[in-house]
Amino acid sequence: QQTIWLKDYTPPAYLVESVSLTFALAPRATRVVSKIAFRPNPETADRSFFLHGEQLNLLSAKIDGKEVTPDVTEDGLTCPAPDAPFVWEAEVEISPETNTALEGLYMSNGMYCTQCEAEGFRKITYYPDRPDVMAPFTVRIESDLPVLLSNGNPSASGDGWAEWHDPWPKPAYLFALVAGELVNHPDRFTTKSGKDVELNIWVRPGDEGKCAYGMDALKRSMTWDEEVYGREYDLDIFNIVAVDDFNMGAMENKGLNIFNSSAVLCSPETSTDANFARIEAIIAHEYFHNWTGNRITCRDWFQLCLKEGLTVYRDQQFSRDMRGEAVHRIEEVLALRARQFREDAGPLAHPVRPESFVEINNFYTATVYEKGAEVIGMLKQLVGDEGYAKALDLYFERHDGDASTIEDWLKVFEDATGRDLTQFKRWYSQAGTPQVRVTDDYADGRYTLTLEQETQPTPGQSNKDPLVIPVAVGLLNPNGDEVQPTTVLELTEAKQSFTFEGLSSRPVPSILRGFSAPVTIQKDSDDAERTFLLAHDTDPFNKWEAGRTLAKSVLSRMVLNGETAPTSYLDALRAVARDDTLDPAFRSLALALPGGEDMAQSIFALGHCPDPDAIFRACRSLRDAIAAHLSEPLASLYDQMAIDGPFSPDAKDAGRRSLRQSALSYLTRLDGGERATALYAAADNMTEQLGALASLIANGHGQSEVQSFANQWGHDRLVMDKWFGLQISHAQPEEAVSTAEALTQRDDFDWKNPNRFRSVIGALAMNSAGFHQASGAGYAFVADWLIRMDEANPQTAARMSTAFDSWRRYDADRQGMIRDALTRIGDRPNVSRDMAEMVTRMLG
Ligand code: BAL
Ligand code: ZN
Repeated sequence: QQTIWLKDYTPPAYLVESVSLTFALAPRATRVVSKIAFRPNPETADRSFFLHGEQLNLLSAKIDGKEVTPDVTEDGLTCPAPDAPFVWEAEVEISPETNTALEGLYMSNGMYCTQCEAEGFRKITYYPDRPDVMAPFTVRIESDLPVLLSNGNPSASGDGWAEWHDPWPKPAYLFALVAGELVNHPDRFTTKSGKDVELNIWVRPGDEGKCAYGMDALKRSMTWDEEVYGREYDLDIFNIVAVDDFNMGAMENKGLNIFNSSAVLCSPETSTDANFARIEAIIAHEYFHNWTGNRITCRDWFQLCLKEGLTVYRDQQFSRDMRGEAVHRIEEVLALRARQFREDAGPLAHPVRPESFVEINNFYTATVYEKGAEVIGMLKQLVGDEGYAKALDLYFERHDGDASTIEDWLKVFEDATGRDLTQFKRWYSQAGTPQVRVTDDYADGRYTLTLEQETQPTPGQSNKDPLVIPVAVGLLNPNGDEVQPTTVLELTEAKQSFTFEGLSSRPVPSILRGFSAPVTIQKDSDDAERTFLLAHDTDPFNKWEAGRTLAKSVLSRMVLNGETAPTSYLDALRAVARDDTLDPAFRSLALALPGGEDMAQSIFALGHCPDPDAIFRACRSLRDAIAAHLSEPLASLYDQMAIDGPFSPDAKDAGRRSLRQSALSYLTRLDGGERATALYAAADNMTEQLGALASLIANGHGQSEVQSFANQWGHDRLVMDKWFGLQISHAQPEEAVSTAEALTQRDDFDWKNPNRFRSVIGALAMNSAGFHQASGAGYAFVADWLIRMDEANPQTAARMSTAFDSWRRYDADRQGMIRDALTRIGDRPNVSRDMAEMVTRMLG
């Protein structure tokens, strides 16, 4: 395993002036002819000419028209080259049909498509495949297939061929090509300066009816980026293509975004509200990359957070504007804690800007993406909205066309606002989730909050320095009135006190409002204080957070001490359920309980070894107590939240459906499945059909519905992914592995399709009590499938291996079995570089 280090960065020896590519497509023998104009990089004296290339059959190579014989290895080639501008020409042959890794040029259901980020272009032709080499591309595609697409604008076409020209210099990772029997959902958009843009979503015939929402989301994203960031689209055409076999959610190739079909295709009958929200966010994310990622790209892959953290932050802002600030923020934090806090607390912890990697594909992580976005949110709070807007304007002005770094990014904030960000920069280099311990004191009208920060050691980083942490705080009077509106305290020392004067009585603090920093808060609050905040906090995030902390505190005592749910908690939850002034989506989130993984994290943080079975039983018992105590308000909510009239995916109706589903999930424990069975039969949309089915399965009912669902939807791959996943994620712990095993025996368990693989293997890994069964059957099953997938598609397999990253939380028996599973995965002679790195880090 060769480790690549940030500190070893050197500029490229040669830059590229222009690229011309010709593809003669054939499933097993595609010919790629490249003509690339190189010039020496004046910024370096290095003149070694190296081109990346993997799994290519080199047929010929020329420099300035003369045949050359390069020195070819499995990573690329070297060749003597002039110390002056020259033209490189090469012809290679590749085999898209046998490319199961879904990286480079591959085939999916008869369609050719590409995925080049991060380092897939080197599987298409020889090239300096690094993001700091940018060039305009001209692409000619020769094929009998009717639709031939590449980046940029169409420049010419004829019978069996098409040419595209992308005038914007781009790195190779943004290259894309698609060829297939596709149909389009067309539309147009006029930019604020009056430029007319053709828009298309390209899909397989039969999927035309599932494009309208994605197109609407695209147009809203284009308008939003003009209004909020002043960014306009810059080509004549913007194409999106849906593909069934895809490793990620989607890819922002210049002018030709390629999407996993699950991240773009939707309709009320086949997609849930959660699908609609995800699609809206991903369409926005990929579109926003046109400026943050494409026009300004990354100098090297260590700077991945430069484009990903910022683009996630931008898509979160967009979704908050579309769907409501508070509810979306809560959902962001739930996802952050589930994935990023877990990563930060285990053997895979790494800084937002990592300092080394073996395989960059292993660093498309929650830390780079979601923590990267949190860091930008903190920066915005510290410099203010105006400072942020000035800094972003300067960023686009100064770095348009550049391959930039985090240093460049922070410098625009320093220059635009005058603020010194030296200490703030530690957020990019220091891994781990800081803990902030809060103590307080009140005397003679003065209230003092003392904040202490500490970050536990992470792999390779034993010492941690204090970070700049914006802690948004408000104070409430004991009668519930707010006496101190939200103010942002800047914690910069290891320990620091902040004083509030003129208070007539000891206030109740509301700490970390809006989740102002990605930290954990430790405070000796009791359930009475949490219940008070749940009832009175004016900050909606912290109101929800109070309920969440309360639920975790109750559940922890149930797990660890065998206690039962206290009536005070159930009363507080009933008050929330009955409070019609609260948004339904918020109430739904407030009624949702922490899951098994969340509780395992919490119990481990309390210093105990989590027992997944005990957690499962406590959660079930709390659900029963809530169902019994809240049966009346839940039954009324179920009736009240029903929607008359046609389906709309908007946030308002989605919130009502979500609250109704929440009520149903409790009521099914009481009514033997009566309501869920009726809803399943009557549902005219997937949100309700699937929600009803989930409630039935989770409570041991619904066998006939499981069958009828498969009969109804067997033809629809994306719907069937939900069907596979649901049966496993809602299975009882002792049945989860056997359910997953049985599903893998089906003919339609097409395991090489990443979505299908994730719907079964991923669903089991996320059923905490099922995966962690004491027998070890869950570990063995997941390990077997990871081994199989690693041989076909290392990226997808390595990403799912994170199922094992929390192994050190568990008891010695489970630890032993997971260590054996990881060793078995990692010790194979043909283990991929991706998987070998993950296993080494997890066991390390
Ligand atoms: N750049 C990889 C996919 C995404 O983050 O948009
Ligand atoms: Zn992205």
